[in-house]
Amino acid sequence: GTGNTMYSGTVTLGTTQSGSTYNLTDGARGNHKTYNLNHGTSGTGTLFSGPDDVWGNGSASNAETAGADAHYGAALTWDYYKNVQGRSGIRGDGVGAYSRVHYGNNYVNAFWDDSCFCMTYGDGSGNTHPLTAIDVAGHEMTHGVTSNTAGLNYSGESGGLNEATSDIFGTAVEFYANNSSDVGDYLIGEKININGDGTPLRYMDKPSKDGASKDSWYSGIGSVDVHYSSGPANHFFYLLSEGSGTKTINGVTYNSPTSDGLPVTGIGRDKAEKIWFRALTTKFTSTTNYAAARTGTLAAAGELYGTTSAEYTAVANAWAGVAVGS
Ligand code: ASN
Ligand code: ZN
Ligand code: CA
Repeated sequence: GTGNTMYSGTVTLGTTQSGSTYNLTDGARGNHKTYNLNHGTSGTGTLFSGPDDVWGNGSASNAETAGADAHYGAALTWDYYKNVQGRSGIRGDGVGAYSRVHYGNNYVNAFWDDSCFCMTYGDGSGNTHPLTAIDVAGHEMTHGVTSNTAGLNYSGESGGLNEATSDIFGTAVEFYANNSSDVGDYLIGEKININGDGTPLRYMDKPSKDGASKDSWYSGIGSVDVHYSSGPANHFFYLLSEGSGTKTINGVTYNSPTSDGLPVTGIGRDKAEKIWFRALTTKFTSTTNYAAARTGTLAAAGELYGTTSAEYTAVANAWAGVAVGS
């Protein structure tokens, strides 16, 4: 089918034909389905279906538009994990989840829920800017991947690492999409205008730009809200991918400092993603803290690239750049 999305332009959607109607069931991706809650807050509402295979018109006032964005974001997240990380679905068992859009009224959030194995999106303030952008979809569904792998507890330092894992792979999915309307960047939530002034929710190059996130580790970081204690790990991922200092990517200029003032040379986002994914799925546990994340990512880099590799050294240097040392 064809989706006329709010944030990603015109896209191809995986749909299913049933008699003379079509519905948002993606047969190529574990039968992932997208439902319309129509402003309710429980159950599944109704599966998006209709007489043609065209979904939405690019405007939030058309109920199908958020459905098209959500269905597209789920497909991209599926494709990223399958094609890049070799993981088939959120649980790794080939089974699709489902998405629900139009949750409540003026609901300014989106969330993954392990108990329904489902993804839910609000419509934002004024019901005019649904939280269905690519990085948000990838962020939220990655909470499902984390639950089914490391199981990082959602508080203290492990909670910050849980949140950072969602920001890292939300960003990875956004770059993977290679979508000309919602381009890849190291910003989180730049399309959903949650602050009302066009600024993103979070910045990976220098997390403190949001006014609350931490750029570097310190001994009290475990008592900070997990969406801000994620800062050092997001910053680590940026440094490892792109290196310190100033760099412009897809029209966005970043300026990433290091806590020790020493430069870090990046190894590219693809390798940084592979290292984080391997650490998440084979090294991290529910109680992994920042020191253990350093150990785990070094072990992952050693297995992937060797302990004498530039990649291994870059992992150590990037952690030093956010004040996580040996
Ligand atoms: N959107 C939020 C998040 O992913 C929902 C939550 O508080 N868990 O962090
Ligand atoms: Zn989150
Ligand atoms: Ca982004």
